[in-house]
Amino acid sequence: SGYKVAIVGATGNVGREMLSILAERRFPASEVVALASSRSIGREVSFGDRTLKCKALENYDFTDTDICLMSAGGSVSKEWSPKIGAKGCVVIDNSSAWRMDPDVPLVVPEVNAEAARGFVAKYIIANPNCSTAQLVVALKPLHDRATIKRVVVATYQSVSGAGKDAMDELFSQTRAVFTSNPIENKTFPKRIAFNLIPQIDVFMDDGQTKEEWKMVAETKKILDPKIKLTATCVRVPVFISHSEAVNIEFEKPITADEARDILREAPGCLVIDRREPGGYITPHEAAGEDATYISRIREDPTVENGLNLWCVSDNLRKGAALNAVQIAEVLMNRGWLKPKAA
Ligand code: 11C
Repeated sequence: SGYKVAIVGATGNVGREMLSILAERRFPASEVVALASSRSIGREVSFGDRTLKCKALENYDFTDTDICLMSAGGSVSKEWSPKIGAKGCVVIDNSSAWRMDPDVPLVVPEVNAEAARGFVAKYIIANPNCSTAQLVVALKPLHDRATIKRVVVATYQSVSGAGKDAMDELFSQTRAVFTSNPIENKTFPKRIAFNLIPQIDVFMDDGQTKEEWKMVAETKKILDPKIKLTATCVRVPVFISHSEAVNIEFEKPITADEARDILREAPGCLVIDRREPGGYITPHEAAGEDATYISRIREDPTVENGLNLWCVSDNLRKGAALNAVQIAEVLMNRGWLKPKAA
């Protein structure tokens, strides 16, 4: 026996990645069910070397399902997660719908696995935003050593974070530039090919975008509410992997060499940091990988106890699908969730 797992949003960028990660990591599933909205019924998705046909979420009975990995957007999650949770099926939700709910743990296993135990309140666990997930994986071990006071981060986020249509838009606009065809903007407010856009998600009243606000609020909830953080989030013409330029101010002294040694040992982190041309990670190389890569670690002499670093990870994997599957593994490995059929 094993866990019966349902994937909601199985045809999306993240849903398909969830299926491949479950297969890659040999998650002990007795059965995996692909669910999607009614317009995707019958569409096929791959699961390892098998093919699954999508069933309709609306008609699915979750009574004997143990884990639901949900990546179908905020409004679907708002409506469905409580109903699914009420059937005793744990929802691990990738949307922003539940992240700030005090009864819903927001979990990055390398940082706050213990918090996942709180799923019992609503049978919902939230997965953070992709740009937050990789950042807290890199910050946690440094915070444990030298206590972070303030973080200033600029992101360089790939188009896959905005979905499959956004990836198609980068591709078709790029082609249009070469063929001198008109450039059409559909998903993004401005052209993305050979350009970049300093807006991700909607504007808030204070002038921040919602993506920037999420990085602040989620870092506080996952890592430490005392950390001050300010972000500028930028969309760049890259297909997969988000990159971040991070400036950190600590309470206690920490050198670049110490930080490098700490990060080399830290769970989920992979340091690539040679001070020579190409001695660092780029988003293209991080795509399809699990690690949070860290490069360009150096002291910032303009503040007391300051460091700079460059952090890159596959936004569909650590930023979404991988983190969700790791949360399911925490529930299993710590014995917090037993299969119903056991
Ligand atoms: C992006 N970070 O790159 C967004 C996508 O809150 O889960 C994920 C939005 C979220 O566009």
